[in-house]
Amino acid sequence: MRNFDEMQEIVFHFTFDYIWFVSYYSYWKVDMWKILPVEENFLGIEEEYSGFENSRIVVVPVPYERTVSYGGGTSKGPSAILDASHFVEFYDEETKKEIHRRLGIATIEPLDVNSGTAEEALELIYSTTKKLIAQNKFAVTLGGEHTISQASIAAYAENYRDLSVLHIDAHSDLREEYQGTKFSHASVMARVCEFLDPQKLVQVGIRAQSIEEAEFIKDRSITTMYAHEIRGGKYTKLIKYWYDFPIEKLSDHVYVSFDVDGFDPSIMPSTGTPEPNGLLWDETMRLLARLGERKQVVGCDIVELAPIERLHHPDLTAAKLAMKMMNYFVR
Ligand SMILES: [Mn+2]
Repeated sequence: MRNFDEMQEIVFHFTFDYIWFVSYYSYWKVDMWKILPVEENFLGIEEEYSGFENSRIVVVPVPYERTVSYGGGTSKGPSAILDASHFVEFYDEETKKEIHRRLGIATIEPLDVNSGTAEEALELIYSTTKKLIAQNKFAVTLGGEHTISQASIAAYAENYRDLSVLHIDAHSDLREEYQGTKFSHASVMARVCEFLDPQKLVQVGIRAQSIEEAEFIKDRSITTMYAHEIRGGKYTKLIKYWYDFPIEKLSDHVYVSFDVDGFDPSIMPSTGTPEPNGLLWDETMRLLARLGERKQVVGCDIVELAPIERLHHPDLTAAKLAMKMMNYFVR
């Protein structure tokens, strides 16, 4: 039998080798971004303009789905957007450019967010976003359910201390918890208000909420632009175009969180909780275009697309929304 010193030495060497291996492995893991090939990436972009290193824009597919309340299917959102994006033109007639040639658009492999706990998934989204920000990438996160936004917003809020959030949605998502969890799509902005000054939150298109949420908005002075007030002319009494109002309320660095149910169900039926009286395409593009002109948008997400089989137009609408945001926001 070996004496105690020998045993101690073996244990020491094993521990040392193990630590060395783990740090070596995680070091490489940090810098080894797995990107999707041309057949699967956003827009179907050739290698020259879709590599990780040379791309300013990085698309992050996050097929997270756990807390469905009405209709499900958001885990298929990212792949539906990527598939549909192959039918979006490279050239944008409005900004008159082919953005992928100027800035590069890489698409990383979908994050593994459905195998562990909700906390682990959010941690992965947060750390991925942090790494992208550190490399000066503009992250476009594709959900998945809205819960994911709290993780990417947290990463951006740490980097930009004045960060404000433009939240486009039918719902205010300010419930303290929903169906027994704090990590619900219906409470995502309540979580965000735990680390972001609520006055830095600007909501547009809201038309379904609880009394608890309405009180939260009043108590914390959140800017919430209800759909009925937009349609009823409340803002055009103050300003020529209603969509200039939210921009005035935002700080210099802005994150855009876009729940596709903010759109009217007539143009966006593919979502779990559709609500009538939503935003239409052109007014939404005017809002986003002006926002891009006047503020520095630093990151964005598109969430809650739940594709309907054999109904293509909503998937294309979401893909085109991603493309328009890139064109309007990224410099
Ligand atoms: Mn919503």
